[in-house]
Amino acid sequence: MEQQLQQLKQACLDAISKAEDLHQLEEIEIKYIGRKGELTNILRGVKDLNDIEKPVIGKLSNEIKLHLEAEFKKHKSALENKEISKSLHDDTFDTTAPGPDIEVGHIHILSQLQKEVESIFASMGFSVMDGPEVESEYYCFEGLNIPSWHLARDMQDTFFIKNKQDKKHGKMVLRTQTSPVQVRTMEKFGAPLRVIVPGRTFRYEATDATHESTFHQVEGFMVDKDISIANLKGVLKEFLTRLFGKEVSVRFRPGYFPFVEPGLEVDFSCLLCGGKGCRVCKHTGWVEFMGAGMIHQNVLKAGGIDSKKWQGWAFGFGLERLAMMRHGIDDIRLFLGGDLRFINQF
Ligand code: FA5
Repeated sequence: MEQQLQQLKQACLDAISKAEDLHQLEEIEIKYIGRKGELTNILRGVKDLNDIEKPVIGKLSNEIKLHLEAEFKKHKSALENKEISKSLHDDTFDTTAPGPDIEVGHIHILSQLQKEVESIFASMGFSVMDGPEVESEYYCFEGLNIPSWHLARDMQDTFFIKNKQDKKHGKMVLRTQTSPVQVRTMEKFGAPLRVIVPGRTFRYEATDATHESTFHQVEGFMVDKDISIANLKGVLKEFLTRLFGKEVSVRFRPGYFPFVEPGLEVDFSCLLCGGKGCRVCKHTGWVEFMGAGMIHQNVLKAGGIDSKKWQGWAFGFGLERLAMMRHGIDDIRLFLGGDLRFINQF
């Protein structure tokens, strides 16, 4: 019996050493030490041996089994390594081949337009300022001559921020306009000033083709000595003519905004029909563009500027509406809708 076991062990070791791949090795393993393998059968029969043979054969069989298991393990990892290096060798990888195309994004149409606006105003000596989108009620309204009891508060539907207070200025809102940056800039830099403020604004509004709840405005203002509406008209005409690349006229109508006096609505001549009248300009020859006016003395005061020495004008327009006019876009909701068929056109 002992001899039979030694022969079995040797036969198994010979077979292991000849196995060329993992599959062959596995078959050998099943043949010798699998559930119905030759050595397993012997081990199962140990219980039927006599008392003299039982401990000797039992011990020897177990030792052989452990030895064979270790040999299988050793050989298995050697064969695995061999197969890995073979597959690495077989795989041809052309390091010079061009990789797959990675789609590269591009600057959003509104950001492109904002950059253009900034560079035209910068060339006229204006600085670009920024302000917080989550703003205090004070800067958004009171500082702009709109006290809490004032009916003009209803002109802009506001998102209020719950449970958040500014230490100095009380309740917080999502800014409804970029005008709060007027007072912030005056407080910080004093006069004179030539500033534009492009930025995101928010209103609690039902959306339609020309209204969004998140949109962009560009505020512009100038504070200096002896300046008037004439400067504003010149600056706007120059800005629009450079932006559209052709002569643009502007006209002023009376308008009401609590932070300017007098207040104005500014229109520019329709570029689609050359002022003759079309569907876009509602057959008037003019396109509504923005609110503007001479900065109210209470606003200058809130900004710490002496209104007896300094005057200023301010304007505010919607970036989306300008882009719509420029590219003939008929629905404002396309800008932030995330539809790549729209975004990729610009
Ligand atoms: C204002 O917000 C004033 N702050 C503008 C101003 C500044 C006047 C300085 C005087 C001096 P108004 O609410 O009209 O005004 O908005 C200005 C522009 O923002 C509009 O002409 C329009 O282009 C754009 N706008 C306003 N509401 C929306 C909206 N819901 N969706 C898209 N654009 C809007």
